[in-house]
Amino acid sequence: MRALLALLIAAAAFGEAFAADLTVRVVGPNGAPIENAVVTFTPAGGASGPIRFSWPYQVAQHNLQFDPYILIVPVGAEVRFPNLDRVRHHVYSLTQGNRFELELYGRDESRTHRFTQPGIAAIGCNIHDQMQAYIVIVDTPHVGRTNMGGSTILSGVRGAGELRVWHPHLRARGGVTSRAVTLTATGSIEQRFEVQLRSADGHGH
Ligand SMILES: [Cu+2]
Repeated sequence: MRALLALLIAAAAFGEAFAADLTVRVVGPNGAPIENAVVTFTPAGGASGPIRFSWPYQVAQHNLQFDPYILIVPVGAEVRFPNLDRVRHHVYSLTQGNRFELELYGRDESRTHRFTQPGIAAIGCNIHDQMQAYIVIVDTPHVGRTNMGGSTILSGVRGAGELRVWHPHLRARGGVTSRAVTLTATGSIEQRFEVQLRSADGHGH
């Protein structure tokens, strides 16, 4: 039994040694980098163990905007929606699977909502039509958001799985495109996605 355990630990360590830093580059048809795309790698058979991220699970309302524009949280996360404005906001999502409504609340008040379905929640305000944000609810710890150069790095990924790219304006069902990948190399590897957006603006705000 002890020998078996040692073998399992050795196998796990061996596997870890073959993990790679995966750079994903997302570009438009003209090769222009696309910012604010959310990239996930989901191992075949699903990710195991609890998922935690270092950033706050929070979407503030500030200067009549949501901050941040895109928030990534693990499935099951409770997200805070503090109102830092002098006016009242009425936050809602109509996205199937992640519908909710936080009725009018004022300055220095906060509400919370727990997201139980992986996917997207498009967030709006009933009072201020220009307020928009997206919450990306993930069931894998391997996630990143593309920078101004259109790239993000997922570290420590290995094995077979699905690589997905989501962007609020991506021209595809659900705004998602994906491919199956098998990561066998060590060190740095790169995957490139060429996508089309619905509008000319790939930057959000
Ligand atoms: Cu509002």
